[in-house]
Amino acid sequence: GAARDFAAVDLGASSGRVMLARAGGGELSLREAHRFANRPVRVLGTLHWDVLALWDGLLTGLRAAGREAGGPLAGVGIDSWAVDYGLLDASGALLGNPVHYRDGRTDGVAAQVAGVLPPRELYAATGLQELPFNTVYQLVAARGSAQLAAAHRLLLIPDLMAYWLTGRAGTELTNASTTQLIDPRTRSWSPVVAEALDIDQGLFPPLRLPGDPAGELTPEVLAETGLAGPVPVWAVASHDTASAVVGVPASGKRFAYIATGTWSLAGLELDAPVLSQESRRANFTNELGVDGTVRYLRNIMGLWLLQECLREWERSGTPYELEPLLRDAARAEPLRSVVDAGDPEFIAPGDMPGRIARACARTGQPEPRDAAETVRCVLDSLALAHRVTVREAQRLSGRSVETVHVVGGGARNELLCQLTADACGLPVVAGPAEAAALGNVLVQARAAGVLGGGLAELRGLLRATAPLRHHEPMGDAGAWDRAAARISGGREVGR
Ligand code: ADP
Ligand code: LRH
Repeated sequence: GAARDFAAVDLGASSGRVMLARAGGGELSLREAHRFANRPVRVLGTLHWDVLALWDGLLTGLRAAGREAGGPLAGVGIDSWAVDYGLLDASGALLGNPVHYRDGRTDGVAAQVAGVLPPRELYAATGLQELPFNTVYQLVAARGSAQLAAAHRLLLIPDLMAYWLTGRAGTELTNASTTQLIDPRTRSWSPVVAEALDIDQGLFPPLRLPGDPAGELTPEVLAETGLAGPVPVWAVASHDTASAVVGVPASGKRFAYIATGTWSLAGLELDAPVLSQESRRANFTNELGVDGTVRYLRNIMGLWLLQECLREWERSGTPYELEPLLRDAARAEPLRSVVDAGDPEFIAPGDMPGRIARACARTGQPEPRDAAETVRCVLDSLALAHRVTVREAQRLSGRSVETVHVVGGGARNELLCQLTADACGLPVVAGPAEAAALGNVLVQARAAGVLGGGLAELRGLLRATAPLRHHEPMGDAGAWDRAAARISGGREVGR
């Protein structure tokens, strides 16, 4: 159909943005209406998301998008980071500020749960990798709290925002698949985990799929944003990584993707989950994607390592600008030392340069001597984890790949993309950096009838419109294996 305007709200762990997109009639374009920082806040020992600041940024963004759009908005869609949630009381009011997945309340909970529900059974039922902050572990950690006792409803972050926009509650499937309460074969709630761990699954409103209508902006929101109604809200792939995978400009099936922002999510798009014991031991996850797909991937620490170094250097009075630092890192000695970028030891915030140096020392490698060497260590380590993960995903799934697509903010980092190509020994296609927002818009535009077809057609439109950069693999692939051996200690790197 003829081109229409859509607003894509993409809430990342480091920033939120509202993008104004025009889609249809062979066109797909995106511009930033508003971007705002997403800063976690610690109070009384607990790390929270500042969810009202995010809501305020969302409204400001919709107002800006409405002003810049050529006509009325044909839709709004929301995606965000996974696993976290807000609790509502019986009147629909938010009970407390949502807790950040990096908060320490889940320390030790996975081990405690393993005593009740063996990891084999948990994986057979849900296919989810063990991350300490999976929603199930958060709910076990919150058990017995006054807040959970008072809760009438649980809404994942994008569903909470959609509820505030529309007054209607639902649980979008791609993000629900990160809770560890969904069976990836039936693509619906699994009774196994909720029963074994005595979790009240009734807290979740009914499932909705990407492309389902999710209501309309309320009169209050229309007044607040100056938008002309009615404006439909569409369920999109509300897990940001699921939207980013829609936004991968691949053709055919023989590709791996790496969505690199705060996290690096590296893996494959499959038609069915891989639930083998080998897959469980390698800690691969089977998250759900649009149109019946499975996102078979592993979490790698990602640019969080770099963000936290920058934050620490700033805090200690020696701030650095990102771009010159990356130029210096490009000139630093390659693979001087590496750390395991899949190690959960890096999840919590705080003194990242120090923790990286100690990890190098522990594995008998030289400590980085300055900021540029620290950044080089981070990028080499990420590229190494990308290599190991892309290889493992192919081996465990039986799908082989010819190309690696790097999308997300890290696609802007040319050094990281080139190192990833070198490490994987495969060509890397870098971009789009705003893959999540683009995936969000593509699903909306299809739901609104402006675009048609399956993932292949949607991605064809991306390839025709998105500026992409190509990196050919260079250098000695053996160097990456030797670097991996320094940190593996008999264990797999990247998990
Ligand atoms: P999230 O969605 O998790 O908040 P993004 O996908 O926005 O993360 O990615 C943010 C990261 O992208 C930053 O931490 C930074 O490392 C990287 N990045 C953003 N812009 C640039 C740039 N111009 N050059 C290099 N890296 C960049
Ligand atoms: C990336 C992401 C990732 C999850 C993590 C909590 O933003 O959604 O896919 O594992 O945040």
